[in-house]
Order: sequence, then structure tokens, then C-alpha cells
Amino acid sequence: MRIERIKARAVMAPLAVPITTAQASIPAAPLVLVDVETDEGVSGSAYIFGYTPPMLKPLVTFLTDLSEALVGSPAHPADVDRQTASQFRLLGRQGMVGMALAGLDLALWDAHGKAVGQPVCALFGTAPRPLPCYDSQGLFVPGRDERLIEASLARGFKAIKVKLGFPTVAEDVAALRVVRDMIGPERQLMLDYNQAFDAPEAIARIRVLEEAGLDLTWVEEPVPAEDLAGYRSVRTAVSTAIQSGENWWHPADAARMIAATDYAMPDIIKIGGLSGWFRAAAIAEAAGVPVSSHLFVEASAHALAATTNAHLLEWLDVAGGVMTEPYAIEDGCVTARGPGLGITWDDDKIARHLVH
Ligand code: SMN
Ligand code: MG
Repeated sequence: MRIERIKARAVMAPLAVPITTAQASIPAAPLVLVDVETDEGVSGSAYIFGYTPPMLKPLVTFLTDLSEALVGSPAHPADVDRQTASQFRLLGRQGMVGMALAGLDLALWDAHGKAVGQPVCALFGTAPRPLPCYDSQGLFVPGRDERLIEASLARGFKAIKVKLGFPTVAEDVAALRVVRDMIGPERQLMLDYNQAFDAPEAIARIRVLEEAGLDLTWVEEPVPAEDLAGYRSVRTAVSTAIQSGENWWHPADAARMIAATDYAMPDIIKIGGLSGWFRAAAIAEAAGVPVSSHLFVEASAHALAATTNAHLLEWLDVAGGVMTEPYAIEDGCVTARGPGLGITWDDDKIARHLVH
């Protein structure tokens, strides 16, 4: 099977609810859709989350230019990895290069699943299975966002994550208290600080949260993602589990950071596609660290199904708005489906949301 054509398109995919953090509001999802056509008639599809609209055109241009050298090459993830590894050795692969290559990796795995009429997780040794997931919400502001928690409960979620961005920890406690009271003691509650603090501030805040008895399953990214010393000291100082990983670039970052986190949640793009995912998951397993996912519900559902130390799938559907059959929640779980990654583009919706 050889690569015949690589197509990249930018869309602003509509979101059911805007993604909000203390730093940014994302009203629609900036996505690059990647389609790899092969000489055997099957094609593979995946998408890259660009975080911010100015990333879209550079990613499309980069993938389009990159594809010239790949036409005629074997449509195998490891072969493309080898070919591009030397091409980008001097520049490095963090950032846009890594995102584009990971999108390609996912699309190639999708093509391989479709070529044998199987879900991608079967290529990694497992049938699809229901994966417990959590609803990943944005900033929670009391008096404004209760309806979002009610919506999560109505959809059957057994775990919910919120982000906070208040000036004081007293406000954090007040907000989390509202959510905890709404969801009851049985459901899991997680907090995402999105790299907001230095280690002393993070430690002070988490200790107050612990005293408030909010029973948090994890506190996510309390300090900047690359701050290894910060993660070490936070982890030593608090008893709440620390979650991190969505900003790890490639398995090398997993190896560097794994001893300083309780839970890991690699982003399947930043970690290097499914190929990078399983290398990082092995590092986590060896360290006794359970693995959750970040965004990309379709590819992550396949990856987690075949991950021995799988924890929770993050439910944050950024691409359902341009698919004919978006993935769905059933009884608090998501199940991977095939063939391939189970991604089905809706051409009408894509045309409506295309970025030219
Ligand atoms: C997150 C970051 C960026 C975009 C969407 C969501 C987040 C998460 O930190 O954990 O989902
Ligand atoms: Mg996060």
C-alpha cells in the first residue's frame, strides 16, 4: 500500500459548548482534517486540533508541501516515521511539525484498519470495549454554569472535570463546593488548573482544597507542563493525585516527566499519533502510572482500548460537528468503532465550516 495523495483542509468545527479556560475561550474548534489516499483504493482520515485559528493555514500548507516527498512512499506509519525523522532531525519535531506528522500517523493507521475491515484497536490486539469517561467542562463560574453540570448529569456522566481561574483559592473552594453538592459524593470530580501557578502557589492552593474535603480525583497541570522540579515538589507536598501529560511532546517527554506525576493523559497528537501513544503508555505502565486521554475521542477510544493501564477517556468532542456519525456516550462510557478509527466526514458540514 502506497501513498497516492495527502489532502489537508482547515475547518472551524462548531462546538456544542465553547471551550473556556482562564486564558482563552475557544468558541469553535480549529481543526485540520487529514486524508491520505492510497494506491489500493482505501484512504485514511484523522484530524489535528490547532488550538487557535492562526495555526490552521500554516498546518495545511506544511502538510501539503510535505506530501510531495511522500507520494509513492509506503503508506505505513513506521516507514513514514523513518523517512521524516531524518528530514526533521536538525529542526526538531516539537510544535507544528510534530502535530502534522501525528495527524498523518493517525490517518495511516485509519487506512490500515479500513484495509482489513477492522477497528484500529484490533490492529493493536483488542476488540472495542466500553471505556469509562468523564465530561470535560470549561471554566466553572457559580451562578452561571450550573446548567452545564446539570446537562452532564442528565447525559449519565459519572465523572466531571472543571477548570478554574479565580484570583483566590477561597473562590476555587466555593466553586468546587457548588459542583460537589450538585454531583453528590459518588461521582468523581477533577480540577484542571491549566499550568496557572508556580509550585509554592500550587501547593498552597491544593492544601486548602484538601482541607475543604472536596474529594478531588486529581488536580491537573497545577504548574507549567515542562517544570519537572515543580511537579516533583507539588507531588511531594500534597496528597491529592496530580494529573499531567497533555503537553508532553513525544514519548521522550513522557520518559522525562513520568516519575513526577500520579496520572498521565498524553495528547494523541502531541505524543506522536498512535505510534507515539503506545511508546508513552509503555513508559507509564513501567512506572505504574494509569493513562487517560486528551481530546480526540475517536483515536483515543481505540488507543485506550488497547492500553493495559487505561484509566479514563476525556469526553471533549471537538470534531463531531463535521462528522455524519459522531461518537456518543452510553451509560458513562465511550466505545471505539470501526472500520479504522470510525471517523466519517460530513461533506456538507465541512463545506459550511471550511476555512479558505
Ligand atoms: C484543554 C486544553 C486545550 C483545549 C481543550 C482542553 C484541557 C483539557 O486542558 O484538559 O481538556
Ligand atoms: Mg487539561
